[in-house]
Amino acid sequence: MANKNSKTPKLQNSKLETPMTASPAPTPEAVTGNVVEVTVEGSNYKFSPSTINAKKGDTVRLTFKSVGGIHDLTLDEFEVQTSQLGDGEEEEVEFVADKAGTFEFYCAVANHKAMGMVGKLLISN
Ligand SMILES: [Cu+2]
Repeated sequence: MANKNSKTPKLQNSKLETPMTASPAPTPEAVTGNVVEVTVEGSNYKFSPSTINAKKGDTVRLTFKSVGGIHDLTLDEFEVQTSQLGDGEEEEVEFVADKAGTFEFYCAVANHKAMGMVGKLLISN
């Protein structure tokens, strides 16, 4: 068998110091923030905690858990809606907090929102 690679210079280890900060590709909407993990419990008829804080650019990894009754967590502005969860069930949703402001989340089951099952997502710049 002939050695086909005999003419190829091997320069691999000479000077390949890649700067740690180099980005692989220019991504206009790169996710630069942190991952914020938060667990919200839903019961009749409230969320706990009822306020979630994040910074613009953060990825919010939200675990919604029902601790009594059937509930979901709906956050229209970020197209988030969990399944309707029964007592003891939980579901994780994830979204990027890509705009600052105060956003309302609520339970879309029956009249729960009207019963006060709402919360706030505060995204700061
Ligand atoms: Cu509910």
